[in-house]
Amino acid sequence: MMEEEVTLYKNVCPRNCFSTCSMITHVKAGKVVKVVGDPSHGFTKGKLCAKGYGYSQYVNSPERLKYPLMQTKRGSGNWQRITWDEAYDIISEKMVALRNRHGSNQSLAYNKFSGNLGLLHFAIEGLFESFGSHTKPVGNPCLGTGRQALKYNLPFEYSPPPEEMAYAKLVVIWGSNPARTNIQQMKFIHAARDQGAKLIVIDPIFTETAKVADMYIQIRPGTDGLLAMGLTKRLVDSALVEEWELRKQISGWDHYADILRNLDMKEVCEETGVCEEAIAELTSLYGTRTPVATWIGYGLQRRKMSVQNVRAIDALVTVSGNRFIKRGGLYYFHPEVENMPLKILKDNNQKNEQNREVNINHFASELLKLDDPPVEFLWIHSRNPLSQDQNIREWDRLMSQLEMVVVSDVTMSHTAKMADIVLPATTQFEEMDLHVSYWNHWLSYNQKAIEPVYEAKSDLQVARELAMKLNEKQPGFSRFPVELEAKDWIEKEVTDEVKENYSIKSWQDLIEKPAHFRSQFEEFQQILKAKPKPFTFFSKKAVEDGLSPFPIYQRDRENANHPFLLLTPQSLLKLHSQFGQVDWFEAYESSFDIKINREVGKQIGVETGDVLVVYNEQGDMEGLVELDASTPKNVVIMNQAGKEPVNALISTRLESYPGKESPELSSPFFDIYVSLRKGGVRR
Ligand SMILES: Nc1nc2c(c(=O)[nH]1)N[C@H]1C(S)=C(S)[C@@H](COP(=O)(O)OP(=O)(O)OC[C@H]3O[C@@H](n4cnc5c(=O)[nH]c(N)nc54)[C@H](O)[C@@H]3O)O[C@H]1N2
Ligand SMILES: Nc1nc2c(c(=O)[nH]1)N[C@H]1C(S)=C(S)[C@@H](COP(=O)(O)OP(=O)(O)OC[C@H]3O[C@@H](n4cnc5c(=O)[nH]c(N)nc54)[C@H](O)[C@@H]3O)O[C@H]1N2
Ligand code: SF4
Ligand SMILES: [Mo]
Repeated sequence: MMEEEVTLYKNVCPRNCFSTCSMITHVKAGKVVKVVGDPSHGFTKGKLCAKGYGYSQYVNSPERLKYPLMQTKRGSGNWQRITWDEAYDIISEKMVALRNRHGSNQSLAYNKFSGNLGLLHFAIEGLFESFGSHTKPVGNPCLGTGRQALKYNLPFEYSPPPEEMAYAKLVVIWGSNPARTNIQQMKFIHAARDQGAKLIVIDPIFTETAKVADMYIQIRPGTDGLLAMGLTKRLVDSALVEEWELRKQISGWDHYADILRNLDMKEVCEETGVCEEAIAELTSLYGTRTPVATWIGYGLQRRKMSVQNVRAIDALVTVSGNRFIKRGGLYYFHPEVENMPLKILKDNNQKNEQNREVNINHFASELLKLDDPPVEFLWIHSRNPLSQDQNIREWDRLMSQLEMVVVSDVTMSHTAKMADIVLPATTQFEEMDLHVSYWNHWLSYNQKAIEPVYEAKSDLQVARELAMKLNEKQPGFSRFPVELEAKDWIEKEVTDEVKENYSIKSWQDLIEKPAHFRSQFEEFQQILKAKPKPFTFFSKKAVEDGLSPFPIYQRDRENANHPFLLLTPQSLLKLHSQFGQVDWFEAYESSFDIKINREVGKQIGVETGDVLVVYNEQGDMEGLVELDASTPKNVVIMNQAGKEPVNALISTRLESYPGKESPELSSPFFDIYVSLRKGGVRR
């Protein structure tokens, strides 16, 4: 028999990850048999992380949802296979009935976050827009806080291309763990070090990145703002920066300088846990090396008061003269998705009606409060809140009160298990798409490599077919342009402006290789020069939001009920709750669920491998504990996702937020306190 030929396709990893890697997919007999990196991508350069190489298992997994399913009693597990037509019928029937009952679409809501970041995945939002006013989430649970913080200090955003980190003479990482979460960036950091740069990692946990750094600073969680202020003070005191220069560039500098003068360095050391010698060394590095690349991590955002910490770090970068110098700069987030036309989302809102917006960080509790009309129908896609959100108990309450819950997903997620109807979603290999990254500046095209597995459909296909069904039931219900296919949307999305920005003639150019955004450096230099004092260290907006006007450290209001801070950072072989279906990883996964300091273990009477119970008002969770010497004594580290999501212990109230009017702050996932006790024998 003739051996089937292998055909190669270009795909993009659509996960919520810094890299948005380009991939080359090997397809044989209509099946993905291998996935490798695409050397034509200038940032990812032909390499993938383990998850990327694991895609041939991800896409072919027996755990994939195959058909639409209906559950007779929510949460009962009593599933029955239905046809797509039946699914659309049941869903559209309910949507039309609710619109007629309330005379509005506002009892229809959706929730989406980051399962697949492809631009055509905005189709479902586009579908809801096409109904007119509905209920939708706003904000960003992950990285909102830092953006808000940076905007207080400087009214425009600039993100340097991350490849430039390779030319920095000093790289300082505050609260990010790229050796785990952004492995592609590590090669640029190593390149910088090969040229004599130093790497400094500031993190309460001795991470994989900390282990390879020249200097590791084990900071007390939540106190980065104070350390940044201490460093800024020392820079000014040691005359490593010119005050007259700062006065010229920064509005409110004299007030800030006064605050710094009164800062007690002994208190800085005590509160941050960082000794004078380390502060002196860091000051000297920030003051004498140029350019310095400072990276504000997302791990830093997951705390209520981190908005002030980020402002203070930004102030340090500005004062040290590194904010806008070539090959230095401040790395946080590249907001390109917002600059894209996003026609699939925006063109469909032809009625221009105001939507009812709900803060995504408090989605479940805020939805429960709504009446006139109450939300009765919820569509969840690219999102697994029952594993990843805070306030899971509020979600349980919400789910039990809704009339209909529809979840579309690739596998039976925790959230899908609580739906009435589950719809099988395609993976990136089964659909066309366009991608930009929130970190690098590349635009890439994702080819359709295989036919949808079983009866899976892309979010776009579902939007088109449901719109048709809705209009059959009630003419004019949706204005979603059902005739447009993925290719048409891609064509529309790559406007003349996009072509100019990425120096391409047509979207087809992207099939050969991804394209890079033009340099924005000069443009921002011009903006800076045109403003007399572009940086503001006195923000009225911050005051309106309930914060200090100055970029100063403000202590978290700690929950004193429990002695340990619970940190649940990202896992190496998972992307939040995804990739559980890749069993290649099982051999590499740690068998431990919880990590604490050895001495704390001794006090509680547990040893590595024992069962430990972690608890607070939300409930308790048990797992196998690992003891080590480097975890801070007041910190407990646990994994995200998993069979029993740790987020069951994570709860905050909207009322307890600083600047609560702003839905743009992140969820304070790392602001959670717990107690510990020895568990019994493993169940
Ligand atoms: N393998 C893998 N990669 C991922 C993801 C994944 O799930 N798995 N998720 C992706 C997503 S959506 C995101 S947002 C990014 C996040 O990636 P990162 O920016 O690396 O953020 P985290 O992993 O949340 O946390 C990073 C570090 O912040 C530290 N930290 C916590 N509190 C503080 C503090 O107060 N001060 C300081 N200085 N450090 C603190 C934690 O100890 C942790 O080591 O990763 C992306 N990449
Ligand atoms: N404790 C704790 N919780 C956290 C964090 C933390 O650090 N600690 N980190 C937070 C952060 S940074 C983030 S970004 C969030 C992430 O929160 P989510 O975006 O909810 O995270 P995922 O687990 O990626 O869930 C997305 C779901 O989308 C599905 N999916 C994938 N592709 C598609 C598709 O094409 N179509 C559809 N319909 N579905 C698809 C996936 O299978 C998965 O079930 O989690 C947050 N939660
Ligand atoms: S998870 Fe991130 S690093 Fe891994 S393949 Fe996807 S984009 Fe690349
Ligand atoms: Mo995130």
